Formats: sequence, C-alpha cells, structure tokens
Amino acid sequence: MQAAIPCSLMRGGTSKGLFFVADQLPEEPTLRDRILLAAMGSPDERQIDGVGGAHPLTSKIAIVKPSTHPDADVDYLFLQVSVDQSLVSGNQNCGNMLAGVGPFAIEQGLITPTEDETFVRIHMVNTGGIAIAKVQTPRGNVEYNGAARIDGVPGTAAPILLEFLNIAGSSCGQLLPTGNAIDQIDGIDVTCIDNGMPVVLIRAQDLGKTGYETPQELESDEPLKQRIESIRLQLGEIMNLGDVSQKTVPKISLIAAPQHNGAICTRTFIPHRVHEAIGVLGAASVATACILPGTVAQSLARVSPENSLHLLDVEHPTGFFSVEIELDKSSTPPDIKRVALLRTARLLMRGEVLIPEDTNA
Ligand code: NQM
Repeated sequence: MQAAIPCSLMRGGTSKGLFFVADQLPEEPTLRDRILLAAMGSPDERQIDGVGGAHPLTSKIAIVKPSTHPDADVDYLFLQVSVDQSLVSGNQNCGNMLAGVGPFAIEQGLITPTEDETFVRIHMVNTGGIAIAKVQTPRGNVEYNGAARIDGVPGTAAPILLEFLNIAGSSCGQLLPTGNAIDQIDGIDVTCIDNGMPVVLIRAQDLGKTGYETPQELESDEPLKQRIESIRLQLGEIMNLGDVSQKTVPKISLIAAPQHNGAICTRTFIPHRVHEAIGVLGAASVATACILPGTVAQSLARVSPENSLHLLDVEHPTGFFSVEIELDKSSTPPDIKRVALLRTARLLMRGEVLIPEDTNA
C-alpha cells in the first residue's frame, strides 16, 4: 500500500510546489524529508516518479500550521527539495511560495476570512520574520481570479499584497553581513546583502558578461559557473552562513545597467540554476543594494536618491519585479522600515500525494 498524504499543489508567484498542513507530515525531519523527496520524485533530473517539475522553482514545499507567535496567525516553513540530489533544505526562505500561504491557510480552515479582504500574518519559520499577506476573500471564499499581472506568469489573477517588516539580516544577522558595502573576492568587487535573502551582487562585466544573456546562455558557461561557485563558497563563511556547499544561499545576482527603464538589470544564480525571473526576497535584497551608498549596484542603478520611499523595478529575464522600500535614513546603513510587493497565487489541485511503500522502511 502506498501512503496517501493530504496536500495541495499551488502556484505561489513564479514558483510551484506542494502545500501541507503540518500535522499531515511526520515531525521527525529525516522521515519527513524522505517522504518529501519521494513525493517530488527526487533525486532524478526529470523527477519522473513524483510531482516535482524538474527545476528548483517547481520543486518546493510549504508546511503551514497555526502559530504560537504573538504577532502571527500561521507558521510557514519552506523546504527546498533538490531535483537531482537526495537533499531537502530549510536554509532559505521563499517569498514566492509565501504568496500561496494565505490562500492555503484560508482554504484549510486555519484562518477565518474577514469580509472582502483577509489579512494573514505569517511567521516565516526559516528566518524568523513576519509577513502580512492581503488575500481577496469575497463572500468568505478565496478569490483567485483578478486583474493583477506579475511577470513570469501568463495571464492575470487576484492580487496578493505582501508586506514585510524587519527582514534585514534575516539569515546573516545584519543587512550588510560583512559590515561593508563592497568587498573584494578573487579580485572581483562584490556587495553582500541580506534584506530577506542573502544575495551577492556582482557586476556582470567584471565576470566578462553583459548581464543581458539568457538563463540558458549563462547556465551553459561552465567556467563562469565554476568561478561563481568558488566566490559563493568563500563568501558563505564570511556572510555568517557557514559551509554553503550543501545550501541554496547565498544567491548570486549578476547586475548590469537597466535595459528597459527599470532600476537595475539582473540575472540570478539560485545558486546553480539561473532564475527565469528573480526570487521575491532576492529582489528585495537587490533593490535595497541599489539605494544603499557605496554598493556595486549604486553606479549602475537608476534610482532617485532623495526620498525615503522607493519604488524600484528590478529587471530580470522575463520582465520586471517591482519592490517598494521604505527607509529611515537617520542611521548608517539606513534602517529598512518596510518592504512591500505584489504577487499572485493559484490553487492548482488538492488531494493526496502517494508515497511508495518502501519510503518508510
Ligand atoms: O527569494 C528562488 C523563488 C525563489 C526564492 C530562489 C524566492 C525569494 O523564486 O523570496 O522567492 O531564489 O531560490 O521561488
């Protein structure tokens, strides 16, 4: 007999994965991870014997439960299931899957919807911060249809507004983990930043690239990938992330001057594949680097430096990611008061995922 575990398949932003209520999975992490690997069909490049989509962006898990945090309604644990390795990692957060958490919590009865819009306060267990999601709930039902468009997803859907307070230093302890706006590694200038996601920004031209290549072009450049991985492994230690050889952070964003009137152009290694767009918190970190003095992004970015409220369009391979950032400039580096952005999500399927019998053996 296969084991049948209730869950939902959802698109969250530009990612996709399985959403579970926590009490449907074993608490013990080793057994839980074996089940998740089997559910997704990993390790296998095609994930042919599971529901994973054969790419890190479609091999994701959200585990949701009622929260005991005083400022939250639900806890959200994100797990990245490696496609081709027997590895499940909780070392990073995911702001795209986060977009599905509010709708999922309402669908599962963990949250009672209030009027036409429901605010869901989400404790992001991986990094400890709080996100507030505004979900459309006319007549008490989650509305998925709507007019909001996000680049990287065809068509339109109901808007889900996400707001983050206090996400600076989420994984590294501080916004600028090395204490510097610029560091040098292997003779290359880099900016290490963590405003919700640890990211290393490198000017594409410093690695002999334009920054406007397609993800496929960058992924097929083996020497480039080796150089980037060497930089990443060294910086992991310096950014307080320890040995990152088995971790999916930090991300590496190659940056260039904007091509389409945005703030900056990005191509992001996450960290071994190149993102078709950019991660949510990854975009928040890159956008923040654009407005901090002295970073590698500052000379390339097109932003107005005067205001405390910035709206930045981060360019990526399939369009733009718009991030709103509110700063308090009275401290150095400036204090990030609030980050806000738009996502959409959709429930694609609900039912049971079937786990082969020998998985529990
Ligand atoms: O940065 C991909 C994604 C992500 C993460 C990754 C994300 C984020 O697009 O908040 O959303 O960088 O691994 O799902």
